[in-house]
Amino acid sequence: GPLEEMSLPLFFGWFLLSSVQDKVRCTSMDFLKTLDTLEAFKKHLNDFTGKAEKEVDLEQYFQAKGTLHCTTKFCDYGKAPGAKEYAQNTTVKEFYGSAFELSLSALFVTPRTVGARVSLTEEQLLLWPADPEEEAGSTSLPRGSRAHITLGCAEHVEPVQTGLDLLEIETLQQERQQGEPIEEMELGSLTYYGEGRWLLTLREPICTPACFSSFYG
Ligand code: ACK
Repeated sequence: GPLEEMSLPLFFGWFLLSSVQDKVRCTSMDFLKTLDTLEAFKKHLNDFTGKAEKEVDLEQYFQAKGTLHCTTKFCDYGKAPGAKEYAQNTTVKEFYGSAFELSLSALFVTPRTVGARVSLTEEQLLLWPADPEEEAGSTSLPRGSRAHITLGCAEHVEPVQTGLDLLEIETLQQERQQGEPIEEMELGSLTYYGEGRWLLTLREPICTPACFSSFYG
């Protein structure tokens, strides 16, 4: 019945404390503001607009999507494969409600999403489900490669896309070793991976406290 369906959450994950959410949002806004003034970005503007020469205001282009978090397991109230097993895992139960420190090591932008890459520690990987990379068809990437925080989505784009965009960039990174280095920015080095895919590797990773918990919605 509906009550049983409600007993599993929409997803498990690390939830950023509200005070640091603002800081992360500000950093991401600053990055977007700077990115859309760069000549290199303007050169590839048609990735975003479908037309050359049209302007794009990236701050308007992306819409924020709820509270900032890093999804570990998408459960879909129990309908997703492996949801029940994950919820019953002893490590998951043990760490439920515990505080962690997440390391955000890069920001990325595509015509669909803007997000932050999360570099998980060995301990944090214990809470990472077995298969989210494979589910997305990325079999050769290390576990945890999909870990991210969705910072915004373009119109009509669902947040599940952010992790897929990150995997795509990481696959390109792995295959071609590197994209096209663009420039050193205050926050770190900017690389272009074609088709509107931009990655800013942060010089100093952003460390942020986060609580491992779940979201029912
Ligand atoms: O930004 P996200 O990681 O992408 O956080 C949201 C959260 O669950 C609630 O929608 C993520 N999400 C949605 N569908 C899936 C899915 N099929 N696989 C993995 N994560 C998903 C979404």
